[in-house]
Amino acid sequence: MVQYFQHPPFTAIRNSRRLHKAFAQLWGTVDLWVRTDRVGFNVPERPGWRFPGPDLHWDVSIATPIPFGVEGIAYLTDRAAEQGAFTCVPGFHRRIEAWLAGLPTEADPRTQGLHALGARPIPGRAGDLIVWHHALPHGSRPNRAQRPRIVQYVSMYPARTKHQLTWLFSIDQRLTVGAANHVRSHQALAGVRPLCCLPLVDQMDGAERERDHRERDR
Ligand SMILES: O=C(O)CCC(=O)C(=O)O
Repeated sequence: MVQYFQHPPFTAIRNSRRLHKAFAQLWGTVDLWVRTDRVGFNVPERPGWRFPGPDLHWDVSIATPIPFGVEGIAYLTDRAAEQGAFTCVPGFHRRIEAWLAGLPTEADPRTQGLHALGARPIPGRAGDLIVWHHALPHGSRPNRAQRPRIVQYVSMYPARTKHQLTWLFSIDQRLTVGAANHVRSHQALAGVRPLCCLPLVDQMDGAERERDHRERDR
């Protein structure tokens, strides 16, 4: 990841009508907020540089039921499968609940062998957009090619998105510090207020959300 957010081409992508149309179709509304996210720069592995991740993970709580949600990534360079391509477990949003239910109570879902669930790299061309259901385990992978891969994380979502209010799960030790930090940084990027206590609870109540919405619409 590179802390690089503002550049005219990034803004052009965020303002792209085709991109908006894709997210609007998936969310079922045109009234979408645009997330200003950063760039993913994954350089080829070499002696002294090993792929630092992220390996397969979820960016959201996987406490069930998992509300619908999608995230996106735009390829800024061509990206072959072995060039650190975005990787996910296609279709897993349809079986995640059964999979979770089948885990032993003490098992941490996030530290299972997620690649064995059927992870696949998704190669693409510069200009392609990948949108994935946020219940899919997803991540990047080592870049074993000669050239870096560069992507822009770009997502749109309705102001009234449903959030799962609990994080799976501090009280039965399923929460790791890394996972908590990960969700906090994503929530900060998504404009959700930072969370300071567990269980993770979206601290904006209904009235506050309404106010927020009205201010935005003014
Ligand atoms: O950069 C990638 O290919 C993966 C991105 C990712 O894991 C994320 O946005 O959470």
